[in-house]
Amino acid sequence: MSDGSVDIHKTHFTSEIGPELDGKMVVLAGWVESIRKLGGIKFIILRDKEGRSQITVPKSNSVFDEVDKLGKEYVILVRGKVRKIEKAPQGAEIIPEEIRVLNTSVSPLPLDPSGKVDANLDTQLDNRVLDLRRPEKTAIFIIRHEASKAIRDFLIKRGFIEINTPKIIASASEGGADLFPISYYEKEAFLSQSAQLYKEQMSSVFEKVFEIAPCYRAELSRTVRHLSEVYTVDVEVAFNNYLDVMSLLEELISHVFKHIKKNCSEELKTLNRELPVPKTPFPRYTYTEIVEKLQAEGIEMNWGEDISTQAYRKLGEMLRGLYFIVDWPTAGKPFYIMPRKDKPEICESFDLMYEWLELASGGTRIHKKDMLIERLKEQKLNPESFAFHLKTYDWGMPPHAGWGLGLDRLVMVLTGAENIRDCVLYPRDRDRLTP
Ligand code: AMO
Repeated sequence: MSDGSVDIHKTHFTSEIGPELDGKMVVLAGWVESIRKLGGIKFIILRDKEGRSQITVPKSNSVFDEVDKLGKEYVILVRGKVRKIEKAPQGAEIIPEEIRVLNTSVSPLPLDPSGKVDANLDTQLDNRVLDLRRPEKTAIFIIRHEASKAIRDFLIKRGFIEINTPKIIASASEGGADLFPISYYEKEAFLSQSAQLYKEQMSSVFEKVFEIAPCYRAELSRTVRHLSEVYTVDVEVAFNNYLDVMSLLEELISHVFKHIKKNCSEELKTLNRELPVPKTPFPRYTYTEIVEKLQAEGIEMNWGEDISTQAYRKLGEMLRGLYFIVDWPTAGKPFYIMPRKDKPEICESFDLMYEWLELASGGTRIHKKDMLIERLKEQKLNPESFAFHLKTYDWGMPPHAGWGLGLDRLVMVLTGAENIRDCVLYPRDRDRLTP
């Protein structure tokens, strides 16, 4: 066994090892997942990003004694010959001629990456790198990656332009109090709580825009569905209304489900997750219908009030899968949402739900400056703080509509995770700022 930097490179990933390579010399590199001794033979399970291979070291092998110096999660490079063998998990094993230790690790490790010993969520998140090496954690992030890719591909194919809007801003985009102030040279600034105003402005240039980016919410509550740093998919489309962008959203969601089912079957199996592809159109209920359903179930709420967590949980028991709640009270939705012409107390808005979980919200936007100023005032916001935004309404603002979809929550649904923290590499919440 020799120490060494990388002067030879891996020739294969573990997933490429199989009986058809019988007799071939290969170089694998990765992490020691386990070492077992059985009779006179030592077995190393080597893990890389693609999976696992068995390294078999018989007594007669020149590296036999050196295996004892290895520890769990050591980084090793193995040069050896593939041997076809039916009993091995891949139908083949590697008989090593050389094992190089590229790096060591501590013993005991704070968390067992093989997942045999359970750890609580805080231990998992405190030792996230080790935690993410567990197959059911790796699977979540492969699915997240594939979901982002599917979303991007879908929107680009439909003629959307991907944009990047500022995350350091001077005033609230949504109104409300959940902003993080930051010190910005001599001024106070805020972390952006949504791409809202900028994506609306960009609809007057590119017509169809999207962004996948973080936004920041100073959430006071500690729940399994709220974070302070949230990834959202934001979409805005000129010359569309809320019904148009609802169709776009349900087609996108259905495309993502299909893509994950097709491309992540191994990961879904690891997670024990069946993922039936939802049929479009998704069921639609008005806010008023939802209030009536909840009241009938004994939930105390009046028309116009927010839906409480308890009420959402009740909805999750009553309504399975994906559905929309449409036509919300204008007073409860942000200032930029268009009130209905026939009934201004209701607005052209929607939330996309998965059982109890809100996945997205959106609506038709107000594109007339006077009306927008009116709505800002009604919501006790100061139009002067929005001067930079309002002036763009003097330059030819088209009618437009859009939505924001919580990517972290979508990954919860795709993977069946019960806590949003499982779906984010390094979650940020009220209590957690590291690692
Ligand atoms: P909204 O505030 O509903 O809408 O956010 C859009 C979606 O983002 C997700 N989300 C969150 N996920 C986890 N933790 C949070 N603290 C959190 N806050 C929001 C949810 C939510 O549905 N500008 C509008 C969208 C639009 O109208 O285009 C907006 O931000 O899944």
